[in-house]
Amino acid sequence: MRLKFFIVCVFSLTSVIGLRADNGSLLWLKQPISTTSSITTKERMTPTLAIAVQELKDYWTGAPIKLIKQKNKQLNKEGFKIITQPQLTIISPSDIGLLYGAYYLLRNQAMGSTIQNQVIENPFYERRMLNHWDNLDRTVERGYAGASLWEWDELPDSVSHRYQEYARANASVGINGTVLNNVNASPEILTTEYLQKVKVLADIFRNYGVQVYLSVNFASPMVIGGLSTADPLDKDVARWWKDKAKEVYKIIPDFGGFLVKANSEGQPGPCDYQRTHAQGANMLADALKPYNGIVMWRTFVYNPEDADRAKQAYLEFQPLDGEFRDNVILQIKNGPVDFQPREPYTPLFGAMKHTQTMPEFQITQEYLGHANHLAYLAPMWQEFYGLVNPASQVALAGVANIGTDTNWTGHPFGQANWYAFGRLAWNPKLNSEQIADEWLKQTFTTDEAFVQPVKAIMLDSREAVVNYMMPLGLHHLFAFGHHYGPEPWCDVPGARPDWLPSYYHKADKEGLGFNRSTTGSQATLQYPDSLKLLYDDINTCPEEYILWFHHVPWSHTMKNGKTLWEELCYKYSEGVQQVRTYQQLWASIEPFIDAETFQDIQSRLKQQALDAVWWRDACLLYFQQYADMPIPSELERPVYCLGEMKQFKLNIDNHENAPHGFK
Ligand code: GCV
Repeated sequence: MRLKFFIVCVFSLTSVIGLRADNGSLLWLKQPISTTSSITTKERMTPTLAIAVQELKDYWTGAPIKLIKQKNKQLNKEGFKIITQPQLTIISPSDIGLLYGAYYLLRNQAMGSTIQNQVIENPFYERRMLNHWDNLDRTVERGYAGASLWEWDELPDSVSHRYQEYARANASVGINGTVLNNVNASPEILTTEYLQKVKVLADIFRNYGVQVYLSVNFASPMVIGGLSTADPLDKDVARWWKDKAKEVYKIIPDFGGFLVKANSEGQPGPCDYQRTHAQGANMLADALKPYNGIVMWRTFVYNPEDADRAKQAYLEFQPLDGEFRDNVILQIKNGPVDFQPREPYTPLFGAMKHTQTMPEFQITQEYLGHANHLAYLAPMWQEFYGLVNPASQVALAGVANIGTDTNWTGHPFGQANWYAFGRLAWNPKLNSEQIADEWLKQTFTTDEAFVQPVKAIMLDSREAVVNYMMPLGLHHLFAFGHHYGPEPWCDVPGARPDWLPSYYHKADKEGLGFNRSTTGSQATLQYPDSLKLLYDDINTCPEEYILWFHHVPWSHTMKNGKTLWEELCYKYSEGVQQVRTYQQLWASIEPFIDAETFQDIQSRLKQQALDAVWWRDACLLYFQQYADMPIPSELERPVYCLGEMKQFKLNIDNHENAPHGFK
């Protein structure tokens, strides 16, 4: 309804002709240069303060500004205060706080807002970091925006201008850390040769308050250290890590720490030596401790022998609560399976009373249409915060969606997810609408006739993806390997069962969905009492999770009176309809945006619409074999047939053209 209203409004506007082409490289930082501003500070000039002053000199058009470095009871280390009387002044105990204050003012200016009285801002999380899944050969695992930004072969001698631009963009939204390399880590990253390259990046990023971290391979002492074991209780192994930490800090004195994926998807780890995750993490933590370094230890573990993958992180880590050093943080994916369009939260959050934890979100859209689909992810992250209290968390990680593409993220709206991640890491209480509003106004125009309808698309978009891909708690229906298109029928001989869709959807003649209730895998027991009861009963389980927690009979009556089968048909159809509406709406905002960007997004929406139909038809026709009921007559008929779709094999190297096989 809301979306349709906007279509009418926008059509009534007069068009603006000939907007300049915008290649997206400036992200949300596109203010016109100003030469009029008076920016003063009496503080000792540091590189970070110099950047703050220069940013304001270049772009601020308002009243003169003073910057003062001063402790203040209301401010933490990176916080800032802005007062307007007697003079506009940014106050912070640190240089980086002053820079954040400068970006705050510039954001406000770009949005056309003014500051009433004063502003006090403190970042919620101490560590707000991107995780790059970038390999040393510059491929990016689950990356859809070109190659890795890090030009390892050219470093340390040649330095890309994009390193500084990257750091600036991060600082402008408060991101203060980056893990440069893939969690499926090459041991080579810890060689002296690579550390010298990392140093160059760290030197650039430091001025923008961005600390560098590395993913490490647990078997590094064997692969690059020549030891015969990586057993964390072996003295030589512990010594090797201590020496390596010493070397790292000699080269990069403010190095942040290690991120570790251990005993997961074939990666080495302490369990290879019958040691626990705590023993492995603590050994690394001890090596980093003298330098204030931390270990972020991932809890993403699962193995095919167990009956329910969703339970495994909890089963493995909860009994270890209290055993981790105080410089270890458990990094936990938001959902218990793997970054699906919708998952309930991982029950480890809240269950680790004596261990530091941090959520891991995925900004790159591995399971949400790669760089082809418009999916604004802030509502998904906000949904997580609706159930999980961030109070006990110390950090937040987001798997980056950035690459060498001129516009950084492939889909121009992918930038909004990078932006939103930073803003939520700064303040998880910010709402999705406000963040979308900020991003749109800074990136495109403050004209409400553009902002309002496009914001409505953004806010609706994640739910649309859920609807056309995996509504009602369905998950992991993806084709083997690429995680783009649907293959609920997928069966690869010899493949791990937990990598196949039938493990998750469990479709049969009786019904659909994974019974994780007390009569099934009992995953519901891992949640706190109130949620346990809610999720466990098919009649109280929120319907957006019903097929996650229950094997639901096809004729089960849903809250709106429809049967499960009918509701499934309606949800898939709604998803397709939502994207069609975005296409229509997008056509109507043409006057407000340059032609190249307009057409780029238009063609991606077309692709998204084709994909949505692909998903709907594949899933409904496949499940219909079990449900044995007709698609309600008032709904659009499938345009493909199941056999046709089973034949189609997506060429992942050219996946932009994925569903063209169905055109
Ligand atoms: C980096 C999923 C992805 C993998 C990723 C893994 C992880 O399984 O498909 O590409 O590996 O998660 O988070 O470690």
